[in-house]
This record gives sequence, structure tokens and C-alpha cells, in this order.
Amino acid sequence: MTNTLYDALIAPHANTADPFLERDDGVTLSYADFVKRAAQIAHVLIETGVTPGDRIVVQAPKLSDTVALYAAAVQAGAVYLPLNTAYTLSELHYFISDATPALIVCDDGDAPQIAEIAADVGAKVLTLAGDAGSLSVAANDRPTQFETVPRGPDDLAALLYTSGTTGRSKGAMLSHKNLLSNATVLTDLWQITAQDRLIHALPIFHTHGLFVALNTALMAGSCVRLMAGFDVDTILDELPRSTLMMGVPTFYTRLLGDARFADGLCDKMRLFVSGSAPLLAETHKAFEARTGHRILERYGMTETNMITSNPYDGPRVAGTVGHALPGTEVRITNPETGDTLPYGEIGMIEVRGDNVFQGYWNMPEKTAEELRADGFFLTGDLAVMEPDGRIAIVGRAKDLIISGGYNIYPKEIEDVINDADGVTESAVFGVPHPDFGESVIAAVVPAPGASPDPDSIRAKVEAQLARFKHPRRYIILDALPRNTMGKVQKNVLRQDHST
Ligand code: MCA
Ligand code: AMP
Repeated sequence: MTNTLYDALIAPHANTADPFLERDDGVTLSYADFVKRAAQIAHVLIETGVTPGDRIVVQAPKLSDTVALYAAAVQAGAVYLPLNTAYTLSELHYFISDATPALIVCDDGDAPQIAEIAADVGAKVLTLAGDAGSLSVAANDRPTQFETVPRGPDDLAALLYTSGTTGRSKGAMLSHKNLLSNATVLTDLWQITAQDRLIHALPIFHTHGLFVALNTALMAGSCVRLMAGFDVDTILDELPRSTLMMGVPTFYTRLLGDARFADGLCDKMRLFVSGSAPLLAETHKAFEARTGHRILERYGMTETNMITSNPYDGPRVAGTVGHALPGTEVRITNPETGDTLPYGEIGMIEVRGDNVFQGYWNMPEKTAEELRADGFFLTGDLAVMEPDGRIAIVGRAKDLIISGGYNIYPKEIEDVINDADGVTESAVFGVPHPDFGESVIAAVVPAPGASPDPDSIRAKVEAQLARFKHPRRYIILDALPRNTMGKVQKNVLRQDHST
């Protein structure tokens, strides 16, 4: 009996004493220990009532047991559904009622409120908190062997929610094949091996930190320095002992902003990878000037995993995201007609391959809108392709803000603001930000005769939405700028309010 992802990423390490997870507390978990821990957790999952195909919602701290829970979910044939730890209860409510999980794993402190939401869908609740969470404690005396549940390439391994331009998040269904194909290609392309030590400072609830970083490390048998989050001091300490780092552009600008970040620290480093948001050409150049390393920029999406990458051996060109990955087809099309455009013309990136998801959970119409019958997925990103296949992203056809690598869909915030007393309408837009790349601003139009209080609007937004989505500024306007078709001109708002 086979389990596509487990057999490729986890089972081969059952007898390997090499280090896998080096934690902040100095404890190192070997690969063999990790495989055993995943088995123990898989036992708890099954005993809790998780059956193959069930969703497991995970909103938990970044612990070695959280990584083991991911492996355990795969081994038990379940569908792993990680959520940003910043999400509010109101956001959580939506995800849980949409995904109807069998089990929710959360931080200890959140468990009482989450239990109330869980009750609505009949889900059980377990916790992860240091070594003391109920899941970890229950796993401690379980057997270290678990009979792997068979799963094929087309079975779902994960469900990752990604916000939408309509304001409702959509669950991207990712199969074992989707994840394995991307891990195989990236491990090979970036020449990741068991000799690598990866600086892992990304969150593990998104594609970048979970699949790009962890699946490639598992595939290659690399050592992972698992950090709770991004902290410049810790990174500076770990660089001399490491070979590989993956990060969002904010990681690189923050490192460059620290005078202690100097060339000698990176002697052992082999590769710095950036993605999730555009890396400014000036950051790329400043990084090379400081360290001698050319950051390798790649591009992807939750629905597609990674799509393109700059080459490992060839030229890494600043301001471009490189070429389509092996086995992945990319075409640039006219967004209106869908026709493929000649080289050099700006159009929409479309992608097809084993990396492309299975559709949106419970949303067949949305799936049909974004996934063409011939298998190409419409990314909503605008780009040009050179005759050698190199791609440069030049903009977005979708109304999206990317702040510090987190995607923020204005519509979701506008819906909350528009619902506030004394508001006729609003427009949420992004302006350049030196640390996060973009930051969020809200323009609010009062109802006739009303003078809405920005503080009460802010309080309403803060009660419902995660901190990273909160507008950093509210502007009251008599009217929103519109074009002749009546469409709000966010580019005009951006120009007028960028400083
Ligand atoms: C934290 N805050 C943020 C962000 N992060 N606000 C806006 N944007 C953010 N990204 C809030 C905090 O709650 C805090 O609020 C204040 O801003 C400053 O926090 P700070 O301590 O500076 O933040 P941090 O904890 O250092 O986090 C910044 C970070 C983090 C390290 C850049 O956001 C991060 O790890 N980002 C990576 C996201 C990621 O993995 N994206 C991949 C998605 P207060 O004002 O209350 O103090 S996957 C994807 O996009 C595709 C598939 C792909 O291609 O990879
Ligand atoms: P997500 O919806 O979280 O999966 O984010 C995917 C989006 O992030 C893409 O559609 C792009 O807009 C953006 N993105 C990811 N990598 C890059 C990159 N290297 N350069 C520019 N944008 C990127």
C-alpha cells in the first residue's frame, strides 16, 4: 500500500540519525525521531476520530510538534489545513464552517473560544503549546510505529485558504501529486542536499514556509534551523553555520538595514531564495554588494505552488522571476480574449502542470472561472516573457496588496468598513512601504450629513480582521475618484496618498 507524499518525503528517513529540526530551545530532533513522533501523533489523530479525507484545521504556534502534525496528517490520510495565527475568531468561524474539519488544533489560550465554534460543526479540539498542549501530551505514550494510510497522487493532502477579490476566502485543494511534483523539481533545481542547513524563519501556515521550505528539506534530508519567527539577531547568529535561507523581501531589507550584516557571516551560505512578493532590483543589488550573493527570486501562488524560478547556475536577473519550472507550462495571454501574446507584450500569466491545484473547496463556479478547461490556471498576475522564456512580473490584474509577504484583499476590508455607521463607501489600497513593501490605507466616504468616527471604524475592523490587514491610515474623502466607467481609480488614490 502506498501513500504518495509520505513514501517520498517521510518514510525514507525512518532510520536516519541525521539532524532534522534544530529548535530555538537548543533541542535537535533527528530524522528518525521525527518519523517516530509523527507516528505517535498519527495515533492520536485516529483515536480522535479523524478518518481519511477529513480536514484537520491547525492554528498553532511554530513548534517541532506542529511540523510533526503535518507529517502525521499525511500519514493518516487526512487533509492538512493550516491557518495564520493572526486570524481573529470571526475569520476562524468562516474557515471552520466552510471546511467542516473533524479536528481543530490550536494554541492553549484560544481553545475555549475555538471549542464553541468547533461544536457547530462537530469537530474535536486539541492543543499545541510548548510541550504541554493536549495533543503533545496525548502523543507521548503512543506507539512510535503507525500503519500508513494509503493515499494516491490525486488524493488531497492539504487545503490552503487564499483570499479572493470577492472578499470570501477560497480553499485551494492541493493533492499529493501537486505537492510532491513541486518539491521534487525545486530540490533538484536549487541543488538542495542532506549537507544543507536551512534557516527557517517563515511561518509554517503558508505555502512558502510549509511546502517550499519544509518539503524540499524533507525530500533532500537537510537540517532545518526552525525559528519561531523572523528575528535579525537570531539570523545573524545562525548564518555562519548555515547554507540556505528562504524568505520574503522584508527579510532581506531588514538584514540590509542592520550594520552587523556583513560579508564574513555568509561564507558558508550557498543560496538565498526570495519570493511571495516582488523583490526590488535595488534590494537585489544592495544584497550582492554587501555579501557577494545574488538572491535567487522565484514566483508562485497558493493554488499552483511554485511556477517560475531564476536559475541556480545561470544569470539571476534582478526584477525578473526567471523561467517556468521544469514540467510547468507558462503562457502570457490577453486578459480579455485569452489569446497567447507575442514575446515582450504585457499579459496575464497562465500556468499548467502537476503543480496546479485541484480547484476550490465547495466552489465549482470559482474553479471554473479561474481554471480553464485545458488545465491552465489564471494567476491574475501581469507579466512579460522574453524570447528565452524569462518572465518579469509588471503588475496585477487582481486587486491585491502584499504586505511583508502576506496577501491582503481590499474587498474584505472594504466590506467591513462599508458596514460601519455613517459610511457610504470605501476604497482600500496599498502604498509603498520601506519595510513591508506595501502598507494598507483606507479612504472612507461618509454618508450624506454624517461624520463617521475613524476610531469606531478602526475598532470595528480590528474586532473582525487579523492585525496585518488593518489599515495603517484612514482618510475621509467627499467622493472616490472614478473613471468614465464608474470604476474606482485606486491608482489615483495611490498617487495622491503615497506619502
Ligand atoms: C506583522 N505585522 C504585519 C505583518 N507582519 N503587518 C503588515 N504586514 C505584515 N506582513 C504586524 C504585527 O502584528 C505588528 O503589529 C506590526 O505589524 C509590526 O510587527 P513586526 O514585529 O515588525 O512584524 P514581524 O513579527 O517581524 O513580522 C514581519 C514578517 C512577517 C517577518 C515580515 O510578516 C512574515 O513572516 N511574513 C512572511 C509571510 C509569508 O510567509 N508569506 C508567504 C505566503 P503591531 O503594530 O500591533 O505591533 S505564501 C505566498 O505568498 C506564495 C505562495 C509564495 O509565492 O510564496
Ligand atoms: P498567495 O495568494 O498568497 O498564494 O500569493 C500569490 C501571489 O503573490 C502571486 O499571485 C503574486 O502576485 C505574488 N508573488 C509571489 N511571488 C512573487 C514574486 N517573486 N514577485 C512578485 N509577486 C509575487
